Amino acid sequence: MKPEDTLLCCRTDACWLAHALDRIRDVGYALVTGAVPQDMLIETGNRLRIVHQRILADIGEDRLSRAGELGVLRLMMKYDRFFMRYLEIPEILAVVDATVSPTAVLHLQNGFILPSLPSGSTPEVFQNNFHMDFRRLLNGYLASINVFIAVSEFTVANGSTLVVPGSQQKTETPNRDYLTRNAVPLTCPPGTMIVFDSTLWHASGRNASGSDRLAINHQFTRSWIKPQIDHVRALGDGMLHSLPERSRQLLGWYTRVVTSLEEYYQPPDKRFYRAGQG
Ligand SMILES: O=C(O)CCC(=O)C(=O)O
Repeated sequence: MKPEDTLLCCRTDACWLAHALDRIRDVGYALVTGAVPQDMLIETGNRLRIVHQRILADIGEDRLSRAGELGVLRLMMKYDRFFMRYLEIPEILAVVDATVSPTAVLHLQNGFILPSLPSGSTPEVFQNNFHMDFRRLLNGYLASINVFIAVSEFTVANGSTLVVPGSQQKTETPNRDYLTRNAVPLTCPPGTMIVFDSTLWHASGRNASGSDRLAINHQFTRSWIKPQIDHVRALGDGMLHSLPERSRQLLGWYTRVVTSLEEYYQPPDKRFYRAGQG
């Protein structure tokens, strides 16, 4: 398959969502161009770099490099509430509603400043080894979906994400040779939303372009699955109360686990774990 065959359609097409859902079912992923407006992309690029500095100051170079990651920025919303805005993008919400349901929660939001390194010198890390982001296979039941935003243009030279079409929901682990031979680079313009079934085998490409490659990955799951980070505790009640209702729900406000009978015996509208969360 040629990389351009992977381009799906623009979000201004009336049937972008239906097409995306077909592609996700058939090959595991879909690309939707124009999902994030240009001004938001520019601001995202600037803020990714500021957040990077804040995380470095907070956690330290040492601990970050020991984690064996390349330019991964976790829990960005704590360092800059601008990143909450991604939880209000209608196209992202439409994908979540149509796949993991309107009661789904955010599992993670990771920024990427994938550095450019001389060819052959990129270390082997988790990101650039083929993997699934959700490793439980539940008889075809879609439990987790990724919405990956290309903030930079994605090119082969700057390490566009590699995916293996049709490798989603497979109970047997494909061998490394198969994955390497069948992977396609997802080249696309900035602002494209790459949506994929989280059981799809994928990896980051290698960046030797001379410039950083910027992106943001979101993973949303059914609400009964534990998120990678407990966003409610990490961000605090005050922050959550200041957000729109839907963002609060996506961050796990209605699926909090109680810690006392006081919290347990609350009227239905005040319950920590509300009824009907899927
Ligand atoms: O950066 C990329 O292109 C992919 C990253 C990735 O696979 C991951 O973080 O799980």
